[in-house]
Amino acid sequence: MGISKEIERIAHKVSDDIRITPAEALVLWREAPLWLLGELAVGRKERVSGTNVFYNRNFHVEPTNVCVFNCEFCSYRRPKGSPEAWDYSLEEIETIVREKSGSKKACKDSSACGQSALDLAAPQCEADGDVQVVPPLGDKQEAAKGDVLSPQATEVHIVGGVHPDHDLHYYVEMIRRVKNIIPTATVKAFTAIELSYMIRKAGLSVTEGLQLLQRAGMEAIPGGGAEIFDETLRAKICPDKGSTAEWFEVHREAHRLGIPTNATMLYGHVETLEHRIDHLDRLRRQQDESTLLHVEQSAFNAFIPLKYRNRNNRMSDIGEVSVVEDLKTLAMSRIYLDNIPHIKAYWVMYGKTITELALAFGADDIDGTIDDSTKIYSMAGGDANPTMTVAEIERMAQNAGYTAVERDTFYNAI
Ligand code: V47
Repeated sequence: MGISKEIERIAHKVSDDIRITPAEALVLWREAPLWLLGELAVGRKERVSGTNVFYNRNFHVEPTNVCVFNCEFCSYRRPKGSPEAWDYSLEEIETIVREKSGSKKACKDSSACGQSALDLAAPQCEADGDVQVVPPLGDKQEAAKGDVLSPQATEVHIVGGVHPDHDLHYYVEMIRRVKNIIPTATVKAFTAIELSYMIRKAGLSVTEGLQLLQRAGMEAIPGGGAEIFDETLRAKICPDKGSTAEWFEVHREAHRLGIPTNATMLYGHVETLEHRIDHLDRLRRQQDESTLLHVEQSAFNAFIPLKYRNRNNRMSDIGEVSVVEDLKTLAMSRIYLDNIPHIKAYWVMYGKTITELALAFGADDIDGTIDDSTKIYSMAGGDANPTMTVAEIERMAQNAGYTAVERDTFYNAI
């Protein structure tokens, strides 16, 4: 296929690591062939992270599916009182974390116990006399050959609905208890929309609220709730949700406090390419500001394009976009976001096959082992019991010509 002079000129800018404009991004997205976008994105990916494909050992906790907001695209939310609604108590959350992390199965009082899932020097919980179910960690390489090993989880990702009845202290206590059970794992918790709601409800400033949560053990913030930043479109697909301005306020303040965050974009519904570029552009500008102001590495770590999945929600009549569109979106994210180091192909949302392909289109991260702990995508049409073994991840990276590297939340290789 012939390449126009204009495409050639923009492609040279990308190869030379010169920032492209929104108008140039639109030309590239509309007119460049898929193979060229892949080549440009892979070039940039390899200049940033070489042949590494990052993953972590993680699990999710979804405390509730009750939500004060009622987004058109959401398949997960249930109204309060619905037979399908859940709202875990702090004790139930402790039980989930213990089970996922291989700690005490049903330790009744973690404050009395205070024992870590990874504390091999203390094989039995004093508090309730339960049998220790933590397998010996042994050699890490040995463990890597086996199935998912949540006992070695380095990240607990907590995200759910915005429940009307809980206050900030409930969330502070949740983080404190999770951290108490698995102190060696990073707690990456709550979307900016959840945070904004709970902090405002407490009558605190965003900075004060984040500081409280940070002191309890919240060390990173996931990228959810971004949806699409364009205000007109947001009013259509999530009219009552926290605003774009609120989302940015939380991330900006988090960066200022030394809390790294991620960013997402929900694409493939009613938005245009211009809306997607506008979304990427707002993130690129925020990242410029965050990285300019702070010496420490506390800005956006990763960008995650989230493909709209159309089951069981009020936008189900909209089809899902093609695989080519997914790959172009990943590649354009890598090309445009020249200041966000990692592009994550969230395998739970794409499925394993598209995720493998995504590695040839600029993604350098696939998220983690998950261990069948999230329902947000299962309810929207994704895998019903999402789990990925380390062996599978290693094979996937190898198939794409790369090397799987286990990382912590902050992208340090483990
Ligand atoms: O904000 C909801 C999206 C997000 C649907 O930071 C949907 O590492 C597609 O943000 N189809 C929550 N997407 C999940 C999220 C996330 C996931 C993995 C890793 C990280 C990270 C963050 O899920 C929501 C929304 O944009 N979502 N419904 C749907 N039907």
